[in-house]
Amino acid sequence: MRNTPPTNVGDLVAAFLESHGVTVAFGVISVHNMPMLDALHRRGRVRFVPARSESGATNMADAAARASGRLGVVFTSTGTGAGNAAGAMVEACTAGTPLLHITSQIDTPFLDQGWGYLHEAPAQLDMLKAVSKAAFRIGAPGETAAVLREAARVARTAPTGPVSVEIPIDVQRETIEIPDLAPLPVADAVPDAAALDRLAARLAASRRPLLWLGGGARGAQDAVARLAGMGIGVVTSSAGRGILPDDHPMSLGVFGGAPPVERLYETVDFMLVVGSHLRSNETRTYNLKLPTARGRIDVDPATEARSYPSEVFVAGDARLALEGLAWRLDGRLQVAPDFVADVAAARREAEAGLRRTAGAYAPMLDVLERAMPRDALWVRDITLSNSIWGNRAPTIRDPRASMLALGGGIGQGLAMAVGAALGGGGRKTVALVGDGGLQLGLGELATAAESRADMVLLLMNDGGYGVIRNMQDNDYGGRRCYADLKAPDFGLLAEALGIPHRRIREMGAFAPAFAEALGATGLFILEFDMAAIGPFGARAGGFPPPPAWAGRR
Ligand SMILES: Cc1ncc(C[n+]2csc(CCOP(=O)(O)OP(=O)(O)O)c2C)c(N)n1
Repeated sequence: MRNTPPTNVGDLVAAFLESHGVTVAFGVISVHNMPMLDALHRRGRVRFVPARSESGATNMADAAARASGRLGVVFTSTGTGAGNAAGAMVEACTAGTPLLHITSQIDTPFLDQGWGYLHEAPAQLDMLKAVSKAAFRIGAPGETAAVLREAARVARTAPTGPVSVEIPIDVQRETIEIPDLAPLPVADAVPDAAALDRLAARLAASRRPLLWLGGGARGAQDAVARLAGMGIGVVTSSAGRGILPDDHPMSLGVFGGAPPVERLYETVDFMLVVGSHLRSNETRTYNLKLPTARGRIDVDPATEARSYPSEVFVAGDARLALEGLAWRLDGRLQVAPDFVADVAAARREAEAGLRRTAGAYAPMLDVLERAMPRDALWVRDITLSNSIWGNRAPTIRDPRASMLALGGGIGQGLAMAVGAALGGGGRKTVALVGDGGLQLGLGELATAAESRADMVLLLMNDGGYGVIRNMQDNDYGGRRCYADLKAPDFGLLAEALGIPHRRIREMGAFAPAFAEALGATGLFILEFDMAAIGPFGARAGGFPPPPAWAGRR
């Protein structure tokens, strides 16, 4: 098919995104990506959001993908621009986000020769490979369509992840006809039927069965609901939060590490771990005493040899495996009559513990529970408020609604909230951030305001790095250093950017302020003066050393 007027590779990239259902992309414009962004602008079908940093743009694309289930897209420049994306790419790898990082390269005649060409980075492709599931270089215009389609296929194939593509600037400008750009089929890893039979038999023999679900099981909501309906209890990791609605009677939420749930594990006769790393920070560095009889499902066969061992392992897609189990167990499972009540009791006790630990902030949980729209997106940065309560409250009913940096890197919450708000189909976004983390990407406040991201930012201001002070108190004899930070007056900063802002000095002021913030459209900042409001009810737990059995295989 001939295209008139002639199109260039930049147009092809834009058409490729359209054909893959992408509606929003993020990035920072540069001489090295202008043919692509010019094409996006001319065609007008994909919204491009100019972020203030490549790291912010990448976090935004990551969050837009997590909120929407579509491919996330970020554009960066060659060299420093691509390098600025690296930290956020590590997070996208950790979270397994299907994300396309489209970056550039210097003109092909000068590639890899060290002339000192503008933006040249000697080992850019190696750097991209280190922070991506895969990284490709397009060497000539005719390769563009095939490489982009393959990159998207790799990103969307489980275990999903971010993929980087370098397109040299001279290639981007070349005239080309637009070929077939339809998405390539994504193959499911089909679990072995006999292995599923064995796992089903093991579960059928169990009277007190429990599922531990990680982010890999996010697509398995329906099968999980069926299994929970048969009386199987469900714990999720942070990444798996909401796969079973938190308010389901068999849900133990993200309370998998809470003492009442650890006590329940002693009575569980089989735990099936699905699509989860059993991450160190969620298992007290593998010291959490999980039920001793365990099975595991994971798309990555190498998982069998990692962390907690299991007696039955099934390699394959979590959704297919859980559907297969639900079908096999239908009418076969005989759960102990008191198990439902024991799950509910453990959950109640864990929630009571959460409220005690939240201390002066417990009323905040009630307001969020009552007032947050049922379909709101709940995004958190790495902050004490998240580790103490935000990771477990308020009620989440959908795995796309909960988001945080799973690798534990601070400063990504604001940008993730912007991406969630812009990619999440118009759902209100509520974000929980600390004053320390926020300062890593203050420029993205301008992006949030400019893009009209519909979000409420709950800024927990304790005048520095609370998490670090907490560790200094726990492990360094209370010697505090480098954790008290000067910060801007956030009220003045918000005013300078035309962002509405309210300061909350006592908890009673939160409900009316939150109602006002939710009623507004766009970014609204509610800043909590934590010195005035008061302390948490307990310190956050630290990171104990691993047990002898872990990490030495
Ligand atoms: C990218 C990155 N740098 C440094 C750290 C170490 N770190 C963990 S929590 C934290 C403090 C966060 O401060 P703030 O956002 O104010 O939240 P608070 O701890 O006060 O609740 C720091 C520096 C990290 N996790 N990630």
